[in-house]
Amino acid sequence: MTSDLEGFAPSAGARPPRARLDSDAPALDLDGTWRFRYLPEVPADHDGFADPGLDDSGWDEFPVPSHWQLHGYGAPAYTNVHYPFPVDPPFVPDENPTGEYRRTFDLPPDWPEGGAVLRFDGADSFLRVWLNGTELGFSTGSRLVAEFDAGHLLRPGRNVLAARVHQWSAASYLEDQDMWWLSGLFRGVTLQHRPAEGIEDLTVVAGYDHTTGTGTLRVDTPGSAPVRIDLPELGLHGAATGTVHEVGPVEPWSAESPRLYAAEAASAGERVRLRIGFRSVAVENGRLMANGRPLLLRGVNRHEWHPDHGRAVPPETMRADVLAMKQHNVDAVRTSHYPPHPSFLDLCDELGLWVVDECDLETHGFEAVEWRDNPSDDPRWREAYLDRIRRTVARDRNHPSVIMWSLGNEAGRGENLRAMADWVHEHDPTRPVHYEGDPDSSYVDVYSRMYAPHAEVEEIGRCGEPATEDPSADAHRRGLPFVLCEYAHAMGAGPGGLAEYQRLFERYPRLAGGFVWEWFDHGIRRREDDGTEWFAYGGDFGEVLHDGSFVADGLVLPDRAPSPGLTALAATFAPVRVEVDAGAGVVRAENLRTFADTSDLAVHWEAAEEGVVLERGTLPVPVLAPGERSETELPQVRGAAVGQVWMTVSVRAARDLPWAEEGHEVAWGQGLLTEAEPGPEPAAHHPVTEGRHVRLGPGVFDARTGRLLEVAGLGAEGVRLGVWRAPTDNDEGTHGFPLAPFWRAVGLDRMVERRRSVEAGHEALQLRTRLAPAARDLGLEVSYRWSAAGSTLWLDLEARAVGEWPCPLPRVGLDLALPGFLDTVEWFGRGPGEAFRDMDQGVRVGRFTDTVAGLQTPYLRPQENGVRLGTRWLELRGADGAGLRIRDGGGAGEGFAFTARRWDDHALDAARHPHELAAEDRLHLRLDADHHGSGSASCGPGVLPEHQLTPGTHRLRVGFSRLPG
Ligand code: IPT
Repeated sequence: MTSDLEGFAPSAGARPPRARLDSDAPALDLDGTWRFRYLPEVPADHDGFADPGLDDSGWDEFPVPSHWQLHGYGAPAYTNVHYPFPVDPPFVPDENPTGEYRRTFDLPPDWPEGGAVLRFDGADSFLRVWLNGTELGFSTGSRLVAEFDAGHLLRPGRNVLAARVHQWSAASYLEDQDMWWLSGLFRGVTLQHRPAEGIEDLTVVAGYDHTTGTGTLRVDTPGSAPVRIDLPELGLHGAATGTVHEVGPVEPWSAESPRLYAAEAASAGERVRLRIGFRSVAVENGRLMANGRPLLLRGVNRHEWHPDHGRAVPPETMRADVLAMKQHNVDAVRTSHYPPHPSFLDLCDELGLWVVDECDLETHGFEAVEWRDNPSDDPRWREAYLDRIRRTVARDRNHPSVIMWSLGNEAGRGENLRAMADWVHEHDPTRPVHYEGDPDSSYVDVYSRMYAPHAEVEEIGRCGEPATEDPSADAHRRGLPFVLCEYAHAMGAGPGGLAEYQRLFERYPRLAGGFVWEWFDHGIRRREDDGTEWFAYGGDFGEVLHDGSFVADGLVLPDRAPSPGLTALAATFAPVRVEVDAGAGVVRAENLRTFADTSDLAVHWEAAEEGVVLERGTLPVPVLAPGERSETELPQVRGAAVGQVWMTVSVRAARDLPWAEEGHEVAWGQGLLTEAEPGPEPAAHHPVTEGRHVRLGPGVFDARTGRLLEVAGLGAEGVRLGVWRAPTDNDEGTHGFPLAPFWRAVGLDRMVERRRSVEAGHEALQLRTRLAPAARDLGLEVSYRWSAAGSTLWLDLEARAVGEWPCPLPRVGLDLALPGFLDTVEWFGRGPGEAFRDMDQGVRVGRFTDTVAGLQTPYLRPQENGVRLGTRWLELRGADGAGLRIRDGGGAGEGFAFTARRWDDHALDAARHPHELAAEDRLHLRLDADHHGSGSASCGPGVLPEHQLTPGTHRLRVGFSRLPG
């Protein structure tokens, strides 16, 4: 049976798409509580569901906007690429959950006569609408507006609106985005009066000529009565629409300075408020330009997400997201993979983000069937494709923040995509067209790839990418600027390699930057009976087919806590580069912005000894024009008495900005000023054997095994070399290079140790072992040399890899377990947050304090986390203040890395969710000499060679001493 539901037509009865206008026409907000009935299958059409007289008082009450799966009906399901139904286009399963919605509303007594429009901002995936028992039509395109004429059916007083939404439809084949399948009326519903002689549609083209600094304005109001435009600030009054107005000197709009001008369009029947941003976007000489300057997009991909509401994102959360992006130096967003809620673009206009507005289109699931019957190349789907891009452009074209249209994501190749691009080129020639999925995409204006490794990006930067099939398309592409529409997959711990990408973007003019994948972890909040909260991912709702935690690949956790990766990103995207050159006695600063100077920023300095501030002040760095550099003398600071003195230079908001408070830090740099000479070596102790034990300074050892049993009065267990870490998503490398399977095959998660010798000599206790996995002849020869001086027990650890190693090591360090009462952690090293060696640009040297619980990053799928780098010393204390001090004695570069947890790496590896991790009454501590970087092989390239941990000889020297209470 074919039906509208399984047909190719995208809609029937819907009005032509138009801009969303801020009009003074009366409107009724129809969001709120509706009546709702959930049906597991599509019901018969004649069941009277839409009859105004139907008694729906027994139906459930239900919020609009929302997804029904998040309100107890059906269940969320997550797949990335695969369709969760057979690939049998345009047909969908009989089991097709359907939501029937009804609400009554009263027309206010003063509601004017005339036309009216019912607007649905988003209905997933198939919507049919009735007003007062009469069908208005149907629409598809879940994240696109559908409007229906309703005026002729409105009655004074009570009206009954009914909507039926089906989860699956032919349109579902076009909406295979990597996200939860969630249905229903998930964006707003509005009734808007349409006055006679109103403004039916309105398009603004506000240009900027950077050579003269002047603006042009053209406003078109197709199909409307005469309309006048007022832009008082520029002295434009009552001008005609349809002509280009020279408006004289203007301040251009940019993401850095999002200048908007208030204007009004008025016809005899309607007034519309406009916010106009003058700017130009162009591709010139193979570069992406805005307002005459080359752009480097510091972007992220943004799906809409909220852990309780799914894609029905509350407006205050949207604002918080934009603020968080701005505060982390993000200046661009790709609206993956559909047009966002319209308010999001208002925020981008207001606060300043460059936007690649992506059409609601993805047919990725056809890849699994080798792209057979892909709608992108099937003429029967052509109208649906065109309908989607028309609705995208029509709704969003008046936003200055939107600088590019994207046809969609991962929809393969085909003529329908070309038809979409042609349509855009004809109807909005002011913006370039983007689409990544067709390597020979002769119809787009920028060259785009996802997850290209650094080396390939560099090749592209040099225009040296390999040729594609069609020579003319190949030539066309070589003339285009390059955008990484997705890179640095932020799944779980990571991503590494951001700084290296940024250096390439800065070096090669063809590279216009890109968009990190992605902003959010799409976890769904759940609660255990005892109130424990956790966040679900694919498979947690019993889905038969799912892609697990691949949905949790964001820079912010579902509760919107910034991840360590976001801290690294903020440092990578910093708008000012600061270098503290202690040797030369100067601070170098460079303004990396494209348009704005640094007059909104102030530069502060702070000298700290062992993390304790000695002196601070402001640094007289001059206001820098875009691209300008400066050198400022470092202030004189007294030398170090006890340890290291570091100079931190911090660039901060000089006043309250629209997106940050005064004092918010946008960039920083650090340098080591001085280091105190070490004091005289205290007297050494000698190992003393007493029965079964050997005593050495504050250490007690098993005389037979040479194992440390007690240090500084604290019991120590499992003290030995460790190489395992709970593999990160990037180690697992699902869509990149999978390293963890090698690690498991080699047996790094099940190493055993064989004692080779124990020698209690005059100066040291020396234990030599071999650490190796069952069934393998490779391993590590380990030497533990324990000595003591004064109150400190010293360990010199050396591990030498022997045999044929097929893979890098996860890490090399010392594992030990200490009594559980130790809970406060203070360290002088890098922090405050977690980092890996290839994403350490966001952590600075300082003195930090945390609890053991506070050190953990609760990635949705438990994995290695919480690593603190560059530790010079670490103090672990109990409630009474007593505990253990561990200090670095050299050997591990700029200090050791540590983790401290209530569970070990094996428990962390085995858990599926953080709340499953049972806290032991022990503190599992790791002191690492080195580790393998993070990379972003969960979807993309692995760890760059310079950040891999190649098996070799690794050393660590650490000293343990007692901390009195
Ligand atoms: C690719 C998709 O475009 C994006 O939606 C998302 O799935 C991302 O990568 C991974 O999270 S698909 C990938 C298998 C190349």
